[in-house]
Amino acid sequence: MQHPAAANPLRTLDIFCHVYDNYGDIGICWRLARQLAHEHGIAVRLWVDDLVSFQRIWPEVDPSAEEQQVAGITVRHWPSLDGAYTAADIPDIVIEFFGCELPPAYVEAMARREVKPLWFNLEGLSAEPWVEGCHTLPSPHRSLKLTKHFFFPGFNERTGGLSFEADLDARRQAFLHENQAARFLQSLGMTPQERQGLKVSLFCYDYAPVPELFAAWQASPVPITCLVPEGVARETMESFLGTTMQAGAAATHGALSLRVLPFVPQTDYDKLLWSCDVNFVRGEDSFVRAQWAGKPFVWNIYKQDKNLHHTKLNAFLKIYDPATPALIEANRAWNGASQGDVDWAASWRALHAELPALTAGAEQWQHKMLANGDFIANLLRFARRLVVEAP
Ligand code: TRH
Repeated sequence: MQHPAAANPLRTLDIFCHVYDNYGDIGICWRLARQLAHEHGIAVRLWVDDLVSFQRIWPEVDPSAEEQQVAGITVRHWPSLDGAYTAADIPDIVIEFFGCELPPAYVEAMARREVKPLWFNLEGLSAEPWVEGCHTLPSPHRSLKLTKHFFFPGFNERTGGLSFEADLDARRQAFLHENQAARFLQSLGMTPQERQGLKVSLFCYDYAPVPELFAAWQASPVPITCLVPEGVARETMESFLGTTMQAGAAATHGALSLRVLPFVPQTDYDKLLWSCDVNFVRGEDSFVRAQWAGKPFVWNIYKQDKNLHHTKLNAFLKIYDPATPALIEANRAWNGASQGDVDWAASWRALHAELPALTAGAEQWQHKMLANGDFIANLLRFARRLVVEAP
């Protein structure tokens, strides 16, 4: 009798990505797609409904192409390619990201495939304890002979872990030890004098209290250089710059120098995080990449109704080992989750004093997260187990 793994060798895979907002949805899917193809030799098709956002993080993408090859991956514009499907169109694995709904005709074709595809819903990242109970749960289709499994990223071995490329640490170490950071920052327009200051990258939502933080930074006893991508916190940036916010614009007031960066390709954004002393990040993908940068970070969480994001933020701060009272307070204040009034000058002073300890802690945290294994490798291990255990 044929071994079940021979019937489903897991060589082909579709990822469906609906861009709800901004760049995180496609940012995460694109990293996953590249890892699946480049590290696991899987033939990946990425279906995405917003090629314009995709092009912003990966300039090689043609926003007008229905189908294109990018970095060895087939990228399809969905829903312009949403049509009729046969069982032969269906790969070994189907991934829907963040519960985006697959085209009904596609799901019907999945059910017609002789060897059913493995179907996963990849969920969002949260440190809340309920995640562990839902990770890998099956969800049978209400009418078709198909089962979808939930797969959650997370911060411990009872979840799927966080995704990281096999060569990520080696690339970061080489970048730092070969002193590439200075050249990289110079290529972004930073002057040698600006590079002397405390280097901070700033990527946040409009609701973050940037004016208050900027006031604290201007009064800082040490010079600070803030690098901000074009378009982020535009109102505050333009009032500080006294002109339109565009890449290359720069201004200094008090101890704070501000430099506006172009929105860089995703691989360069990683380098930016590695090059700075502190990173202000947001959403999900930059939040995870800040952890892989091994540097202190402050997280601006994606806003949710009924302040659900505060619950999520506090759940993370509870499990983040390096967190000190100053880091916890700064994160809460940055997200409007503080109990009382916030004194940003005092908050920043306290955080600044703790930076050396937070940097050491961030490196340790990184090792702890690496020990949970890579999210994609964990997903494929689970997929193989499902194949072997299939009735
Ligand atoms: O852009 P984000 O706010 O994205 C998301 C989405 O809003 C999504 O709907 C929501 O579910 C999620 O947040 C929580 O933030 P995020 O997740 O950090 O994604 C940003 C992506 O953009 C990330 O892949 C890094 C990339 N990026 C670049 O490639 N170049 C840049 O210059 C910058 C600043 C970011």
